[in-house]
Order: sequence, then C-alpha cells, then structure tokens
Amino acid sequence: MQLNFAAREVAIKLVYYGPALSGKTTNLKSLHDLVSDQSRGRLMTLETRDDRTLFFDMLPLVVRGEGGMALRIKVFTVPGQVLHGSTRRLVLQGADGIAFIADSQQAETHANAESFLDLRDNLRELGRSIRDVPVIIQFNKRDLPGIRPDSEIEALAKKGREPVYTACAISGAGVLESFYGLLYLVYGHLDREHQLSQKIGMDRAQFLKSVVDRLGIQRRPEELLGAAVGGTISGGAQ
Ligand SMILES: Nc1nc2c(ncn2[C@@H]2O[C@H](COP(=O)(O)OP(=O)(O)OP(=O)(O)O)[C@@H](O)[C@H]2O)c(=O)[nH]1
Ligand SMILES: [Mg+2]
Repeated sequence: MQLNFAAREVAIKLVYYGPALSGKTTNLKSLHDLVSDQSRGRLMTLETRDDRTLFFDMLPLVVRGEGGMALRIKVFTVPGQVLHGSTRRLVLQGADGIAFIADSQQAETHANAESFLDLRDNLRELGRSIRDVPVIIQFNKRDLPGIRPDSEIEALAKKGREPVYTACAISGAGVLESFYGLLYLVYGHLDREHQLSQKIGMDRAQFLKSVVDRLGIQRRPEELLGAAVGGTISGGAQ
C-alpha cells in the first residue's frame, strides 16, 4: 500500500497470478467492461498474437471516498508461461493481494499446482510468506467440457484457507465476485497492518459499499460476498 497524504490518496496493488492461458488477461478485460467509465483508466495489455502476455497487463481503477480521499487500485496480471519467471517476480513486488486464476480443466490440474508453488517461491524470494498475503483462488473456464466437478472444487474450498470462486471470465461470470472477495481480504489485512480504516475514514462495510457505488457495479455487496464457494467469506478469513 502507498499512502500519499498530500494528494489524499491511497494506492493498492492487486496481482492476478496463475498458469499460462488460465484466463488472467481475460479477467482484466471483463473487469474493465464491468465497471463504469468514470472509475477506470486505460487497460494496458501487451500480448502476442496467440494471447500470451509477455510482460504484464494493468488496469487502473479509482474509488473516491466521501471525504475527498481517493483510493487507487492497480490490477496487474503476470505472464503465466513458465519461461517468464523473473518477470512474474518483478510484477509480484509490493502486491497487497493476489487472485490466483486456476484453469478448471482436468488436464490443467498439474499446471495449476506448479504455478501455485511458483507463486509461493516467488513470494519467498521477495521475503514474504504466502500465509501473510491475502489470496483468493478462482477456478476459471467453468463453461468448458472436461473440467473438475463442482463437488471437487467444494472439497478443495473446504480444505484450504483461501476463499474459492468459480468463473467463466469470457462471459464475465464470477469476475466481479472474485475481485470483490479479494478486496474484502485486502481491506482486513491492511487495516490490521496499517490501520486503513483510520486513514481513509471508512470501515470495511462502508469501504465495500463505496467500491460498489463508485465503480458503478450493478450488484449488492452481500450478493457479491455470498458468491464464494461454500458461502459468504467470514470476517475472520485471513
Ligand atoms: N472457454 C473459455 N475460454 C476462456 C475463459 N477465460 C479465458 N479463456 C480463453 O483462454 C485463452 C487464454 O486466456 P488469457 O486470458 O489470455 O490467459 P492468460 O492467463 O492471460 O495467459 P498468459 O498471459 O499466457 O499467462 C483465451 O483464448 C481466452 O479467450 C473461459 O472462462 N472460458
Ligand atoms: Mg495474459
């Protein structure tokens, strides 16, 4: 988190991580389409012709609080291809929260696991533990055949500590829910570590409500929070 009192601004960084072609860039494109014009900046993407991110994508969002305090949210994606390991680490630097985008296809199970280990290792290289960083997991591509069944995703959600979401990023389903769940965790974390509520003058409920209002999201906060696999993410989550 970066705090600029003079400009009355708080900036947070979210990173979408995951294996190659899992749908990280597609999540950002859908997120861009789902928020209002006034709250979003230009979506920066740098892709090759075959949909591969070479460096990163970035979507800047701005949420203006009542008291004139602005919250800038920068959403980044990493390049998932194995060979871009050092770029992933660079993009991961200073992340306040991570959305891990997994590919739901059975055949990608191993690639998901490898990428999660890669995330853990890269955080460690940066001197951080994955246990101390807010993380949500999204199982994307739910529209495809040959995916891991809901029952398996539910079991994984029960077992793990990270909130789990299902999504179809090309249609936008689950994209806002995942983003919102991550913001929920990030707020809790930054409040504990840096007293965010005092700094921006909003408690978590006010903060989430203002994100929905200011980004022009046509959904109720409770509905978004209730979308995690296995039910609402609790106040105690992370
Ligand atoms: N069927 C289906 N295809 C998807 C979905 N999400 C993404 N895709 C497709 O999967 C391909 C890869 O998506 P990207 O968003 O570029 O993947 P990425 O994770 O950014 O990949 P890298 O940049 O290489 O790490 C594209 O052809 C997308 O259209 C989904 O929910 N369903
Ligand atoms: Mg990409």
